[in-house]
Amino acid sequence: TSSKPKILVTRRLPASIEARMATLFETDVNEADQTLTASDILSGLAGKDVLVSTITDRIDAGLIESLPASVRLIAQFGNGVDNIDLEAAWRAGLTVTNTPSVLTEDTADMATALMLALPRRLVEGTQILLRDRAWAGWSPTSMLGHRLRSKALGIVGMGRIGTAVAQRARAFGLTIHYYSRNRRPQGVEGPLEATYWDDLDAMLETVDIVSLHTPLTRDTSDILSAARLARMKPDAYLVNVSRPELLDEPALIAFLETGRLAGAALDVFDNRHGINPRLLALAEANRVILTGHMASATLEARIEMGEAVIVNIRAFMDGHQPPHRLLPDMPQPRAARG
Ligand code: 8YV
Repeated sequence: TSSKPKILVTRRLPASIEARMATLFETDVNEADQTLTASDILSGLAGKDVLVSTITDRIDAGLIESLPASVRLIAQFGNGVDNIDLEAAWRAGLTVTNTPSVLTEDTADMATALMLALPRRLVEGTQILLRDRAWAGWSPTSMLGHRLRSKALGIVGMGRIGTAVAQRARAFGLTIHYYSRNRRPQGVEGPLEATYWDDLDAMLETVDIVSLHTPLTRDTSDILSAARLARMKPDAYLVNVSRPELLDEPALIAFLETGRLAGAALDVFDNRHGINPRLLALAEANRVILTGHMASATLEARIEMGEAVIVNIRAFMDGHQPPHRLLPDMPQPRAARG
């Protein structure tokens, strides 16, 4: 029997990370790489010290209360922790860590790419050529999109990722508006020339592009409700690389279908019963760009996320404060997503 920490990893991770984990820990990886059921997680955790979880693991109060006593740490591979019932974790005396910062820039890049792709009809431009297997040739009026420069961007949630998006957007000549729990200090707002709104409804009425960068918590769940979406300008675009539950997806679909919104780019969407066929139809009609939770999907980010998980586990097992320990005073995630 080794004294190495015993860990269960619920999904496959980059090979270099799995290899490093295997040298440092007694590592049990879910080779099948399919989302484990609660009972699979529980049986896999027998005799383990650490659960390495991802966003696809639903770690609700029931699971937490049934954990073997040996499990003291949940080390999330990822930034958002809305799959974990943190209150139940605190009650059970567990430590929970995540991997912030390392995916900030890549996620902001993807949001910005989508922001450009929507008004400039980037995806449509390729699709037309593939469909026709030919190009009708250039004309002064073909494939006209809309200019990004001078438009107003409204960022919902000005944390690390929102700020990184604002920095990029400045370079494209967008004016920056943001709604956040707290106003950012002048040092952040100043260089970005960002305008703070304490009234989200009012900001939504003003901006041309809305981009969501808030964690999913009890307060932000459905933050873009049908009533809020209705306040957006009819020629406005929406970008969501955060979480599907932040918005009323059926309402968004209806607004796009009836021309009450210009378009949307969704890296996250309700997939509980598959992708909504009406959303797919909108994507086919090039009113919507759909990507499958790719915003942080770079090899570099995944490796750095894995390294952060390793650092958190080692610190914890050595009796130190893990660098990315979550604290009970953070906003409660909207736990136990279904
Ligand atoms: C990750 C994410 O792919 O970190 C997050 O919050 O949404 C994604 O970028 C996922 O969390 C991995 O668990």
